[in-house]
Amino acid sequence: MPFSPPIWFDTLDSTNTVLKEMVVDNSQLPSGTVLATHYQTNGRGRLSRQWQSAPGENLTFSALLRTNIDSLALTSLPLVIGVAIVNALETYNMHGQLKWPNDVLVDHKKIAGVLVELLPSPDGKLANCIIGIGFNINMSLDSANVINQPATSLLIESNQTYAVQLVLDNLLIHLDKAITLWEEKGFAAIKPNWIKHAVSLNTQVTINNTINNITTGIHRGIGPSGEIILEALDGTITTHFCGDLSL
Ligand code: BT5
Repeated sequence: MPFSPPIWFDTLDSTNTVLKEMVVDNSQLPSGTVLATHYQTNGRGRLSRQWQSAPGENLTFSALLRTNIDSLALTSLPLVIGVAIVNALETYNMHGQLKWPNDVLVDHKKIAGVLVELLPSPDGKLANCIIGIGFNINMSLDSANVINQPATSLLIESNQTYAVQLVLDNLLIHLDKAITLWEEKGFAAIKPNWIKHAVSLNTQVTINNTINNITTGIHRGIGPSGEIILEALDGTITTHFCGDLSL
């Protein structure tokens, strides 16, 4: 799934919001369109949480994917993106960890987050996925410390600054590879790599789903659509397709 050269903006509200508006205005907008900005005034996480990124420090971008993958299998897309980010981190000699469903950590601190949003498809055939990624590149320790969970950046981990635009070009290569493999062979071809980097496998976790149902159990695996599998103390197995995981 090749990406077009990124379109860069100085400031945008949220790259996900703007790309969504572009798709609504132009149903022919090509798959692979990439919007990036040096500063988001209203960067969003899941459930309307805020994505914090100071002007010029980090990578914040969105890409359009039109795919014929069926709607249940689309649940695995954030995990596929996570694997691509981990593969990109390896090129900077960093070991990424994956926290279900959409976080990438280094040394147990969040370095990247993924926000996949789906738009109804006008022809009912291809799903329109907006893939939003926030990736901390030159975030300072001061900026990281004001985030309400442990956060890090390439700079903090390596004591070195990076050209944000080059990091995006590199990441797009890894996204292209992972998404192409997923589209051709399915999530089964990506899952072993996700499991290899899973931060919580075989440890106790708590999942809070979006309607405040809380389940605690041992993280036993990932299902065929990217759902997490938990085993409760009494041996009951439950699967969860969405929610927040606490370690
Ligand atoms: C995410 O949500 O992790 C998805 C973040 C996606 C951001 C990108 S930026 C480009 C595109 N355009 C957008 O508007 N969004 C996407 P979630 O799992 O809900 O995590 C949000 C939580 O991460 C916040 O509540 C904070 O605790 C934490 N957080 C916020 N900013 C952070 C940062 N820069 N680094 C690490 N953690 C952060």
